[in-house]
Amino acid sequence: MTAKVDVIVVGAGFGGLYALHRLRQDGYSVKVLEAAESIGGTWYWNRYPGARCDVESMQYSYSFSNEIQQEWKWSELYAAQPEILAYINFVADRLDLKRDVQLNTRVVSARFDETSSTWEVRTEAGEVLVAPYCIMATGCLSIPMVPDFPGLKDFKGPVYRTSDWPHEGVDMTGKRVGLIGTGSSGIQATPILAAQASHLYVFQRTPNYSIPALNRPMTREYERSWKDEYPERRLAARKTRNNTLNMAGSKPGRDVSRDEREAEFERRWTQIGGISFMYAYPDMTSDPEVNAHASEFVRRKIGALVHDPDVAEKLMPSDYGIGGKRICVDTAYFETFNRSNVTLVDIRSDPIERLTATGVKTKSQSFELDVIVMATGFDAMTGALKRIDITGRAGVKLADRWAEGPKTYIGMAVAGFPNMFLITGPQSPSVFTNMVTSVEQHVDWIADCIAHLKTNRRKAIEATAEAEARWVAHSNDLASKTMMPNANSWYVGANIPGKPRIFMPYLGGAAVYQDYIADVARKNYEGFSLA
Ligand code: NA7
Repeated sequence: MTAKVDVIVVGAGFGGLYALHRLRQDGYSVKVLEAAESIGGTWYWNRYPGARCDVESMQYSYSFSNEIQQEWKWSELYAAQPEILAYINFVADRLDLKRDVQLNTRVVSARFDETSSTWEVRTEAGEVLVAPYCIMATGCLSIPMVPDFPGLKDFKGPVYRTSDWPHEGVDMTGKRVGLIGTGSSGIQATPILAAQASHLYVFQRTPNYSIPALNRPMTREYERSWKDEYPERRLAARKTRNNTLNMAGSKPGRDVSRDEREAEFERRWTQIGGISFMYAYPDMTSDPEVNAHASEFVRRKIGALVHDPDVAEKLMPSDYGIGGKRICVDTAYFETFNRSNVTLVDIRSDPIERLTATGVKTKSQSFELDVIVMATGFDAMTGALKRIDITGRAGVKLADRWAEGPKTYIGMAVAGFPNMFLITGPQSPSVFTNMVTSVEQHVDWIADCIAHLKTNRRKAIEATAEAEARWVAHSNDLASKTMMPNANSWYVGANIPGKPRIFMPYLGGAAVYQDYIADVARKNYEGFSLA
């Protein structure tokens, strides 16, 4: 059976749900297809112990409805996963969104029909949906990456992924646990696992820079200060580089003395906490001296927090500067290595050779384990899109167009794929920003675009190849002026063997980007052809 709607949305996370709401408000019929058994996207899947957002709750939430932002009460400065998921469900119920979300529905293909100018979307169960517009709200970090360790299947105990944690939870009490991966997920899970396990072995390939969150319960005063000024603060946040009020310093770090910088880093580390550390100076990731100073500052902090100098040394990143890989935010991560039941295993110098029936064998040691936890990351930014068989005009496949790396126009459109929109796609600021605000901006832009097409009796909009090439070159150019492409991060796809190395997020800043895309719309969708 073929169902017809105005807009098909793939994914029911923050992006897909707001797309449903906004487009429904605009009078369209919308169907959201979601692979999971419930809504929430990233926050549905990533329910590992310690999972928490590292953007403040008062900001990491929808801004489109003042009523909703006034109603919801956050319990902590940084919300944990269950609270964020509860919030998403609250919003969905409040706006009656769930009736247009089809759960347990994995999209396997999407094909553009040039004659009817419609997208035909197929699900794993063989259902077909047709709509003039297709919005891919598939998430930037939604396809887990589990390395193909030799012997992976031999291990007799359970192997859990942080990105797909059992919903009933896992009791690690008395267990010997091996945690592989020390990115944001591994760093958040470590202290909680250590408190439960009889012994925790943390297998680290690359040490990370991590800043204390200084998380605390939400105070009435703090909440009030936000709620009293929500509209103004949200507006101010949208004028920043990352759609977040982070107390960003405006004076370049290279223009101040080393002592002054040191004091500012110290203030951010001990009094503010979290990602704000990266916003001490606008040139934190572009000026080598400022970057080196900040990196060394964090290394010194690690040295002071970790009692065993050898362990401390191993936890200190040394071959890339701070910000090169996504900054991590933690609660007592480094201190956890002072516990007698925690061992850091440096798999850079002693690589994992294989998993065995009873644990992990590195080149020179064997570890007996009851449980293995994979916190090994994601096929970021492009993974979810490339797993759907997407065919545009003239039978061109997205996977082929992107064989050398993703190419988009303003992060939302791909030449050759008319009427398909990406939410927080590659070459948009996405993961460098408050994602909730960024998805709102994308959805609003897309909804306005669809309204424009309707008003002007156009059936199709497509990015031109020239505009796309210009945008990709511009995005690459911005990245090349920073030190960020140098590190082997998921920003450049370095964590996926064989993935083309291209710096995927747009680094021009959220405010500049927002002005740019508004201008594109104002100029009658410059860079697009309308048919
Ligand atoms: P990340 O940040 O990609 O971290 C994955 C971790 O897994 C990282 O420490 C990797 O080491 C490690 N890893 C990956 N493959 C291997 C292999 N083959 N062997 C050993 N170790 C490996 O994912 P997260 O889930 O922690 O965080 C993702 C984002 O979510 C985060 O940036 C925030 O935006 C929220 P590596 O560094 O590659 O040497």
